[in-house]
Amino acid sequence: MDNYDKYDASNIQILEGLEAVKKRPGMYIGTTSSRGLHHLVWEIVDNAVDEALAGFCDTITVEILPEDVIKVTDNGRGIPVDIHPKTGRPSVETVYTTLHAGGKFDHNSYKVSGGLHGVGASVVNALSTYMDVEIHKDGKKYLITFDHGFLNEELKVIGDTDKSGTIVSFKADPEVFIETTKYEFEILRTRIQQLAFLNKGIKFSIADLRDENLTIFKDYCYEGGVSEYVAFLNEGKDVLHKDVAYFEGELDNILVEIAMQYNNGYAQNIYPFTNNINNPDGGTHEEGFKRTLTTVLNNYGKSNGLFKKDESLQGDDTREGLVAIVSVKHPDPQFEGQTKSKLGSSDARTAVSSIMKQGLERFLLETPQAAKIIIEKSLMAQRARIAAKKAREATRRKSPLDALGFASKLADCRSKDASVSEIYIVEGDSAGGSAKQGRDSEFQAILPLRGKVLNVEKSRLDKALQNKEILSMIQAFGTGISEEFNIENIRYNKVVIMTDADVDGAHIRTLLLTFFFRYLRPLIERGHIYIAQPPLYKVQVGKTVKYAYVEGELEKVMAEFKSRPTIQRYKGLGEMNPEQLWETTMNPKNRTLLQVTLEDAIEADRIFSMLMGDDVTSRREFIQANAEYVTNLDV
Ligand code: 0RA
Repeated sequence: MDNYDKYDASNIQILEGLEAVKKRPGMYIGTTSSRGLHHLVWEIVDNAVDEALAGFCDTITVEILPEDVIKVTDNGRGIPVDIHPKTGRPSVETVYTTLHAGGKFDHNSYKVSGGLHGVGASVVNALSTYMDVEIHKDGKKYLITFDHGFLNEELKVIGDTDKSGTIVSFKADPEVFIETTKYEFEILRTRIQQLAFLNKGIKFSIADLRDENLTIFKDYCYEGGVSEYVAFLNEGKDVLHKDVAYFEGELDNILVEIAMQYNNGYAQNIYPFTNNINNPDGGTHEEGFKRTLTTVLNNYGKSNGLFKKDESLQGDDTREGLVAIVSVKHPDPQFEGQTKSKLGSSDARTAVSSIMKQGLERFLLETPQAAKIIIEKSLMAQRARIAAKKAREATRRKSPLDALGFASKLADCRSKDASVSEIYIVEGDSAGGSAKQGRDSEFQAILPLRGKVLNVEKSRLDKALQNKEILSMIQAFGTGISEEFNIENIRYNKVVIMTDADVDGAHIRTLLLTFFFRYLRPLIERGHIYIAQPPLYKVQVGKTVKYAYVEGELEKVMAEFKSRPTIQRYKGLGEMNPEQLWETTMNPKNRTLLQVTLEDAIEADRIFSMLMGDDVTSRREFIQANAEYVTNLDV
């Protein structure tokens, strides 16, 4: 029977919906790249999370089966199998074949699905070669199957059961996901762990069963929820008070959970979430949190005589070294901005403020030790802020010879068009010299670094700005820093880190990336930061020269010669003459630049802290456990 025969005139809508999704998948899932592929999993998982938030499910399992089939199992009530009054078909069939059909059945007000990205299970179905839905409910096992989004086998009873729940299996359609249909375990694992932090008490697990010789299984359940999340983010850091402050409550149907803890660092890391989705641009919940933090700390400081006369804290002062999660579950959140990454609902501000105020006041009263340390830390930050402001004013780019009385080593390019301009940050004077001679000075600027780049993980902005290398970079980039940061003023589209291919080079690269990550994060987020790849070997016979860029490539390159070539191993950039440096590493026609991307800034920050922070033990353990991942991160 043809797929279409199962649909009568009243259901023509369903067909149109499915066809629209297939025609423009990007409109529904954003992209058909790897990102969109993983998105399919979250659509299905979100439905199970909703069932858990409604209080009917406590276990959710995601399995990656051979051939990249995804299977999501929950122990909820099971999707309804009764006849849907509107369609005259089983409700489960309607849910999986109709766009945006989810909400109608659901009386749970904190729906995660259908939220920011939520497009519903029917979209996943339309973009899958097949989908099977098994439902355990009222003593019976049911099965319904689909083929490219169309009903394949009608809903039928396939056995008995004493359990309840839903099992959804699907295989992404390779004709839609042309780039790849291969799931990355790490992507799925980190998000599952995050969901476990954000939904306390729910048992999540993830298994990779694609390779029978190498099955991976992880499970996550956090009774402490976001407070365990904060502890996790602070792992390896020196915390200023041992207990994570945790406040939760509900106001006007908005559920609020806040966890916070200070460490002895200087970065502020506040992560706001709405219905389990991170809002990188913050919004009303974050505003409520920040504002109330400042107010409550000021009240506490004043009434306990901790301030000198007339002294009071500004917002920024209270957030140095702060790690916080602000999570709201909202029945009908409104978002702002093109990417909808900012929460706009003003009732979320009110709810967060109210719960934060009560909770934080109580925390300060009950743990006066912590309170004192937090106020002291904030006062120190305030002093540093005033000092930093003075230093920062000196970083504004005025002339090549700046107000601080040292000449920047920048060899600028002639072009003033940022979109074509590049700046190479080069380790060492001799390599800097070669780069200056070898470059195309029309669009390539060179900034040689002489001294050691400061480890900004261990220093505050005002101290960082005393470091000449850091100061020269900020001046050269033109963006300013901190409150003065403005991406519009960027002078180079590409910022290329060019260091030796050895341990020292890797170290300098990490220091630079840490600096960019902490203070110029938008440069990473917008893809402006690159890493140059100088060759490891020169392979030569007579006048013919070839290069090997990675360790395994040498033999292949050698084999390209008929006679025995001479091989030179480059120990540093300085060993290359200007022409060689240009040909191998800087000429846009030949070079490979690795773009630094931060898919998951939260995870990256953790890794940076562990690599750069004080805690040597956890750093060593981390490097041993993740040797491979760290090299990936560095690119
Ligand atoms: C609405 C009502 C009922 C269950 C569900 C939704 C439900 C949906 C999904 C999606 C994935 N897993 C799910 N589990 C449950 C219950 C209706 C009834 O009690 O018959």
